[in-house]
Amino acid sequence: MKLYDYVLSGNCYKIRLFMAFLDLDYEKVGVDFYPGREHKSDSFLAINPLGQLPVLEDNGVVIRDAQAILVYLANRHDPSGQWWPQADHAQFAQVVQWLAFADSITGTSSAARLHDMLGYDLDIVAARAGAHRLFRILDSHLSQQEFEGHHWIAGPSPTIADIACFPYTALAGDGGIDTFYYPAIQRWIHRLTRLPRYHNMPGINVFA
Ligand SMILES: N[C@@H](CCC(=O)N[C@@H](CS)C(=O)NCC(=O)O)C(=O)O
Repeated sequence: MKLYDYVLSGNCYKIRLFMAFLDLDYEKVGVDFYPGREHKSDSFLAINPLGQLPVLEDNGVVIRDAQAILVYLANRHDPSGQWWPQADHAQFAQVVQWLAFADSITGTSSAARLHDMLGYDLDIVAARAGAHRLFRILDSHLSQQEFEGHHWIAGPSPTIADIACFPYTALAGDGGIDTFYYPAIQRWIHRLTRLPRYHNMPGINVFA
């Protein structure tokens, strides 16, 4: 498998993290996202016409979108079904719901980070406000889960929904978004970083 990757991309990190959890071997193809903007080059647009990372290639199959790649990897490489549970229809729908939510986190928290770190010209006030709105929802969901004895977004075990929501929540500080006052989110980040085979990325603080 080949992952088109940029080390500071939280969406690429979702895939690197899941590959680590599944203990899979793969090849990383570095894309010069900044300052090279290689993701907008003709050769990369031929791979992903959206000009976005990540992209996974596996035996001629080309998949774009981090959430789609997580689904693909879970279906192919997690026979336990823990990461992409399908037996319980309600839980299955919950995972799908939070995968979509993760893309909204990208649209807000990641946008704020691109503004602050790479100088992207966008409405930073709207991006931060949008991220806070999502984090309030996530924090209240996680505290309700804890109340019911669950420590993860969609049930008793971590799923790809946790992986999808994790990077741009944990990296929110890079975009000037303080998640200190979301205590259930803080506990969830801590739990995730303690999972066996957890693999970090630059910018995420792992506390003992
Ligand atoms: N829905 C996509 C969003 C991917 C995305 O926004 N990737 C960023 C890098 S983290 C990117 O390539 N941005 C460039 C652009 O959108 O033009 C996913 O989840 O993979």
